[in-house]
Amino acid sequence: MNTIHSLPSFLRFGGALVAAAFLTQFTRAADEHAAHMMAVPAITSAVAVLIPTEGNDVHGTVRFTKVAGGVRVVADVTGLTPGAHGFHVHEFGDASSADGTAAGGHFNPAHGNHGGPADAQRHAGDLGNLEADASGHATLDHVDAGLSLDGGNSIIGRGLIVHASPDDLKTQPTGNAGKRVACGVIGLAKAP
Ligand SMILES: [Cu+2]
Ligand SMILES: [Zn+2]
Repeated sequence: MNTIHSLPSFLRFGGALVAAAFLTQFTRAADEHAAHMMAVPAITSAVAVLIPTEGNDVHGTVRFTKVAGGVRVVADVTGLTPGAHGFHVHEFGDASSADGTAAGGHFNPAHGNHGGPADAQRHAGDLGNLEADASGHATLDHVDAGLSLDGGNSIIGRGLIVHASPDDLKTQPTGNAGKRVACGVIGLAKAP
């Protein structure tokens, strides 16, 4: 009875007592596994580095930090045309295509309609617009109640896209924000 592999023969010949012992041991192992899972620290920080898609020169860094009421999004992006640019978390953290399309559609785990960050009906990934100044520089500092860094709707590992055109916050399902000028992947960051 030294190894797990010998258990089936004991179960065959040993009857109910051995089966009960096996089940107790199995339950204990499951409990230990659950305790181990709970010891994993909560995710509180993430970052995406934006790289330009082909033919563009848009660069930036976007940090995500867990705060009361949601996730604080702090963006600093350069190389844009002046004005508004659609800004979204997309489904896939895949920056492998030259035009950014491998990132898929807007991250939408609740299967809702496209909207703006302040709308009740929105995709989780709908971050609205970045506003670039005359030099093409955009900053954003916003607490978003629709994002999470933990659990099944976590944005970790998803894509982050900046678009050529403004998001009108209503056209389905994209906001009519046009081509993708920069793409990044949201990864774990060291907690501040
Ligand atoms: Cu987008
Ligand atoms: Zn959307």
